[in-house]
Amino acid sequence: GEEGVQGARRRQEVHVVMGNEACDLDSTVSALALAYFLAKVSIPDSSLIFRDEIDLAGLHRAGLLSLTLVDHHILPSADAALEDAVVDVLDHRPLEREWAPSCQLTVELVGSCATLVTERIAQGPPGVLDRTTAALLHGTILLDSVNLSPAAGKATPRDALCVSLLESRFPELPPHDSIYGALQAAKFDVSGLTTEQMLRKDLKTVSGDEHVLATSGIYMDIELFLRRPGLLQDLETFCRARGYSALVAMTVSFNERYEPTRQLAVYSQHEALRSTVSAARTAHAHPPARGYAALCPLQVCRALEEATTPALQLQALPSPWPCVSAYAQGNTLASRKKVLPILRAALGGGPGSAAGPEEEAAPPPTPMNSLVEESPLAQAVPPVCPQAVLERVSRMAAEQPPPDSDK
Ligand SMILES: [Mn+2]
Repeated sequence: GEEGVQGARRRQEVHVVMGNEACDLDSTVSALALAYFLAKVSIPDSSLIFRDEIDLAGLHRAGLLSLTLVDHHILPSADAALEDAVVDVLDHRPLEREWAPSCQLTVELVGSCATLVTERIAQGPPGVLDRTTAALLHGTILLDSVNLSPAAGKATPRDALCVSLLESRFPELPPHDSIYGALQAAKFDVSGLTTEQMLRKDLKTVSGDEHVLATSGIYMDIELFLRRPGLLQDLETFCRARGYSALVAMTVSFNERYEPTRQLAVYSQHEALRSTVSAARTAHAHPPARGYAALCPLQVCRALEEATTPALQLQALPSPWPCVSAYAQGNTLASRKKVLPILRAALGGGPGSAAGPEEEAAPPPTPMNSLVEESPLAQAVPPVCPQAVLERVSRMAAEQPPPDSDK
C-alpha cells in the first residue's frame, strides 16, 4: 500500500510490541512495559498506537517491521502474514507452534506475562526501570496470580520473586491486598460504560454455517441490566451492526467467599423468541426444512435449557421484554467456556450435528476474543490514514532520532 511506499522511502524501521487481542491487563502492561524498556523513552498516551490504527502488513511488505509478541504467540489469522516479522516472543502459555530459530522465545508457564517482562528488564542495564513501570508490572503480577495465593494455583515462584524484586527496588509500592483489591474492583467496574461498551467489553462469538451468535460477559446483575434505559434499541443496533443473529448475555458475580452466581439472558429480534418454552417444544416437533435461513432463537433457548454436558440447571427469571429470555443458572460451575460449545452445537443446525469433540478440545490460540475468526477487531474497523500513523511514529522517533536519521 501507499503507507508501505512512504515508509520505505523514509527507511524508518518500526519495531512493534503487540499484546493479544483481548487486551487484558497483563497483555496491556506487558506490551507497554516492554516497549518502554525497548524504547527507553517516555510513552505519553498520545503516542500510543492501537492495533487498528497501524498498517502492520504495509510496513511488513516494505520490509520495515520487526515484531515482538507478548502474552500470546499465535497471531490471529487476519495477521498471519506478519508471522515472519516476529523476532521475539514472551508468553506464559504452552507453546502451540514452532518459530524460526532466529526468533527469540521466552515461553514459561508463569502466572503472568508481566513476570517475564520484569525478568527481561531486570537483566538489562540498570536504571531503566522507573517507578511507574514498576507499579504497572507489580500490580499486574498480583492480579494475574490472584494476589500470589497458593490456593488459586496461578502463582509460581518466579512470579513471587519478581514481586519481591520490584518491592525491593521500590519500597513505596502499596501493600498487596490494597493493590489486588483495587484492581479486582476496577476490573468489574462497569459504571460509566454505555450498553454497547458493556456488550463489547467481554465479547466472544460462535459461528455456524449461517449465523453468528454473540456472547457478552456482563458485570452486573442481569435484572438491573435488562432495565437499562434504551436497552432494546441498543441490543438491536449492536446485533444489526455486527451481523449477530442473537446475543447471549452472561453474568457472573461472586460473594465474599468467592462463590459465583450466574445468570443468562437470550436476545434476538426474531419473532420466534417471543414464544414460550412449550411453544419451543411444539416448534421442535416440526423442525424447519433444511436451508431455513433465519436462526430460530428457540434453538438457542432450548439448547441452553436442555443441555446435558453440562446441565446448566436454568430457572426462568422475569424479563421485562418479550424478546429477551432471562435465567438464573443453577449450575454455577458452568463458565462461558462450558456454555460456548452448547451454543456452537445449537448453531450447527439439524439434529445430530452437535459440535464434535475435536472442536471442543481445540484450545483457542489466544484468550478471550480470539476464540473465533470473527473477532471484534476484525470487524467494523475504521479506515486508517497511514500518514497519521507515520506522523505519530515519527513524532516518537523525533524525541530520540536514530544516528542516521534522514528526516
Ligand atoms: Mn496473560
